[in-house]
Amino acid sequence: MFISFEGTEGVGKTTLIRKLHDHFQALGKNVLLTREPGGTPMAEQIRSLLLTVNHDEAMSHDTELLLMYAARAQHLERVILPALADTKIVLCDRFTDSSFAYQCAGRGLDREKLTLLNDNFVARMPDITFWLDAPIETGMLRARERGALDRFEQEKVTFFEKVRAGFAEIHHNEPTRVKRLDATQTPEQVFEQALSYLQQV
Ligand code: Z5A
Repeated sequence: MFISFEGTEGVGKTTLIRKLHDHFQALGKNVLLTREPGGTPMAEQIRSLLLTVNHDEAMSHDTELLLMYAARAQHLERVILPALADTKIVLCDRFTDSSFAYQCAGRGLDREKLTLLNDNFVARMPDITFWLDAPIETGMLRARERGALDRFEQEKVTFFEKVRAGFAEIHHNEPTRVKRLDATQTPEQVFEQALSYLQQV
């Protein structure tokens, strides 16, 4: 089973994934925890290019999109597909929905560009996607206590509002795959919400 976790910054994806990972391991399941952009040494290098603030040269939106998919192609081929073939449960922190929400809804890129990339380079979509949803300010407050802001975290609230609307659109269009979790609740309550969906499937 392939499960992805989506949402705007600081909503608690990493916290939930770790809890689910520990839960599955305690049950004796074979589970892999991974993330995007990243998940392989080469894809992690691309991640660092994507997140580093470069005051000398602004990254174009097209470059950002293509780097996300370069990292994803590597991650899919080297990590996700082999793990699924090995019947592991794959827990992935962000996947293609983030590209739609950030690069299309947020940056304003044409969604046909994304469709083209998905059709040609994404052999497998998640079986379930948890969308952790909370007001932008809630996530920002949680995330920003960590200190230095990366290239995305420096964006304004209006950008993240568009990203959140992008996730809401995906949820509306694909209610079977994408489950909304109320991320304003405590980490334990968010975990219980996710577990109850998983028990249903
Ligand atoms: N990006 C993109 O543009 N296009 C793409 O296709 C992909 C990604 C794949 C890096 O992602 C950036 O890449 C991302 C989008 C872009 N940028 N942004 N924004 P990332 O996932 O690494 O970055 P992030 O979203 O900023 O992750 P994060 O800040 O680490 O957030 P999180 O994982 O959702 O939250 P967390 O680490 O679990 O929790 C944050 C803090 O809140 C922490 O102190 C927790 O203890 C606390 N927390 C967690 N849950 C709760 C609850 N329920 N209550 C109270 N406090 C909580």
